[in-house]
Amino acid sequence: MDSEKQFYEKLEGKGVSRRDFMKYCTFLTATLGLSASYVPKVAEVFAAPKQRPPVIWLHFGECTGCSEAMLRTMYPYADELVLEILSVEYHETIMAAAGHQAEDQLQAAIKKYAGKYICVVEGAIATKYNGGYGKVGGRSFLEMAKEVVPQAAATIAIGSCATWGGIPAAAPNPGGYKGVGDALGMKVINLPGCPENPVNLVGTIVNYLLLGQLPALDEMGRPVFAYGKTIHDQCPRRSHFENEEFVEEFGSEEAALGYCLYKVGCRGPETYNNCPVAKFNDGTSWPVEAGHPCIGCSEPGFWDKMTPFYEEF
Ligand code: FSX
Ligand code: SF4
Ligand code: F3S
Repeated sequence: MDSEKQFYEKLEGKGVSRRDFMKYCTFLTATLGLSASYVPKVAEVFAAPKQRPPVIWLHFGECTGCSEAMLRTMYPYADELVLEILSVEYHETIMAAAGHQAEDQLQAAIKKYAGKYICVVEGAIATKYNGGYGKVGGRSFLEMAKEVVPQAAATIAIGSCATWGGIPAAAPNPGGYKGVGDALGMKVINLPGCPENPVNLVGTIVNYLLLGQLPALDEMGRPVFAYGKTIHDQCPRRSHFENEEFVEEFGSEEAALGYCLYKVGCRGPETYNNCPVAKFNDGTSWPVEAGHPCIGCSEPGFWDKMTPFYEEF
C-alpha cells in the first residue's frame, strides 16, 4: 500500500496526475482486448508490482529506433513504468556501465537469473561467415544470442529486424542477416514493426504479469491482440477505398480530402498490425492519418517485398 502511495506521489512529482495514468491504463487494457473491469488490475501491475521479472535486453543489427520509440514516448513516464515493472539487468542504450564492465554485467545477469529472465532482442543476427558481420565486444551477435536466448524463460523479438530480419536483411544481405527465431531455429515471441509500437511490448509484458501467461500468439509468433487484423480492416479511410475514391498524387485535392492511399502504394491490405487503433506518440497519429501510405513495415520480407514504395501493387 505504501509503495502504491509512493508510486502515485512519484508520478505527481513528474506532473502526471492519477487521472492521466488511469487514462493510459484504460488505453492499454483496451489494446489488450480486455474488458474495462481489468483497468484497476492493470493499474495495480504498475503501482504495486508483485514481481519484477529480470530482463536482459540485447541489441544486434538495427537502428535502435525500437528503444527510442519506447524511451521517447510522448507519455513522459511510459519508459519509467516499464522500468517500474521490470528489473532491467542489461540494456546497452540505457545502462551506465560500458566496455568490460558491461560485458561482466551481462555474464553476471545470465548466471544469476538463468531460466528466469525475459530476453528482449532488438535487431537482426548476421549468420554468414560465422556471424562475422555483426559483433559486440569482440563476440558475434550469433554467439551472444546462442548463449542468452536458450537460457531465457521467454524471448521477445521486437522490431522487424529482430523478427524477420528487417532492413539489415534487405538484398543483397551479404552478412546473411536473419531474425532471431530463424537464426537460432527457435520459437520466440515476435513483435514486428519498424519500429514496433511500444504499447504492444508493454501490453505483452502486462498480460504476462497480470494473467500469468503470455498473450495468445498466431502461427508466426505474433500476439493476436496486436497483429490479428490488417491495417486495411481497421483503417478510417476504408469507406473511400470501397467507394473507389483514391489519392493518385500527393498534394492533390484528393489527398487533402483524406481519400484512400492505395494507388500511391498503401500496403495496408497485406499488413497485419494495430497502428490505426494504437497509433504512436500518445495516440497522436499513425502513417495513414498523417497522409502517408502504410509501407508494410511490420510484414515479413519488409524491405524487399514492400518496395518500390509509392507504387500500387
Ligand atoms: Fe529495426 Fe529496431 Fe526498424 Fe530500427 O531496433 S525495426 S531498423 S526502427 O530499431 O530493429
Ligand atoms: Fe486500406 Fe490503405 Fe486505403 Fe486505408 S489508406 S483503406 S489501409 S488501402
Ligand atoms: Fe508500419 Fe504500416 Fe503501421 S508502415 S507503422 S505497419 S501503418
